[in-house]
Amino acid sequence: MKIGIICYPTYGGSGVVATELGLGLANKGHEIHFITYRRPPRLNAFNANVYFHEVGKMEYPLFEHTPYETALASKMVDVVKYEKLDLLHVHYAIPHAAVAYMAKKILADEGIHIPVITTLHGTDITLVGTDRTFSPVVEFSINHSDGVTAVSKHLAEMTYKSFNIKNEIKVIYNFIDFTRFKKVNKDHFRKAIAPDGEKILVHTSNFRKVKRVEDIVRVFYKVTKEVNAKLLLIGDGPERNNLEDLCRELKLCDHIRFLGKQDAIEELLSISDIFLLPSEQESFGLSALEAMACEVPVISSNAGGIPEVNIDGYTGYLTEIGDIDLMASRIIDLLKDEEKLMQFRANALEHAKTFDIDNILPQYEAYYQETIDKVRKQSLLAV
Ligand code: GMT
Repeated sequence: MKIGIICYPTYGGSGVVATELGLGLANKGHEIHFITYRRPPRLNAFNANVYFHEVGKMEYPLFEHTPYETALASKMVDVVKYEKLDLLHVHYAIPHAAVAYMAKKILADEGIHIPVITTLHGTDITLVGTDRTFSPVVEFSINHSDGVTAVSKHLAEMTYKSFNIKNEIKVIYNFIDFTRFKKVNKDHFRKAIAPDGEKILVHTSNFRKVKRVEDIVRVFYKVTKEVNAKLLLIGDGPERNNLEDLCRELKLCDHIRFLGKQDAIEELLSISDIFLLPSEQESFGLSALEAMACEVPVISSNAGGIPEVNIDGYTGYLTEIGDIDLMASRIIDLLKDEEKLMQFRANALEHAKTFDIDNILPQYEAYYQETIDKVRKQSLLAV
């Protein structure tokens, strides 16, 4: 198949999933065309089946910024027409689903009936999408997509609850590529970070408020009262300055490393003992899955779709959002019980295997084919 993938090229989960999906499909022989305003970070090596179409900018005195939606729709039309795409798959509803609707209508005028699938990722529904700034457009564009998927059962339920949805939403879980995400021997990293055999706690995110990274620092403060430990904070974002202030206030600077954005996350996960994810909202928690694939148990909140990924008392522990005391005591218990920690590590890996890319990609391929067939039938009936 020839598939157009539209996503954000930023360090968000939706862009990561879209890129990994495209690369996975390209490795299976599909022709993949990424359409976005910058090369996505994980699209960093040559692949004969992968194409990248940058959405152009145009300076004009009347514009403060190029109207992105118009430029993106025009690029979609161009790529569908000239690359003869079979399907457009847009990731994150805002604004991609609405823009795809526009491109679809323009193409229909020329007799080209391009199927559009929208994948909902999380905050496009839960945080941003339900705001009245966007909600009528989000609802309309979900209802007018030819196919809609959500990355967890919880997100599908939330979408039905929050909007008047007439379309069926198919749950296709996020996935993990075990050829990349697996525990590797990086003992020299461990020695550099924890020279006295300290336990290593880790978190990765884009440090937005919704991630509650401050809870992690407060949990870590309590943990260090009982266990020698270090904390790695990977990523960057709007909360970084507040977090640094908190570390200084709690006199934890010697024990916490802010590592910024990192590419080889699997190497850092490989030396870690516990992954923390105390989010306020999380449709799935791809970062937790990446940790589990590297045999790291997860201590998380029970927000959103996290319980579909992290199984309480098996792959880690779940607590109510903001329950810092319980998170800290769960971590302390686990770090003091080596046998249990080893068992949880094994369980984390075993459960992560449910989300193996090899199981999930065929679900997307089947859904693509089903949607292409449906649109073809509809356009024949309309003639
Ligand atoms: O929250 C982020 O880190 C980015 C955000 C996005 O949509 O780009 O992530 C969402 O999509 C990821 C991939 O499907 C999910 O794993 C995250 O749970 C989800 N984030 C939230 O729901 C807050």
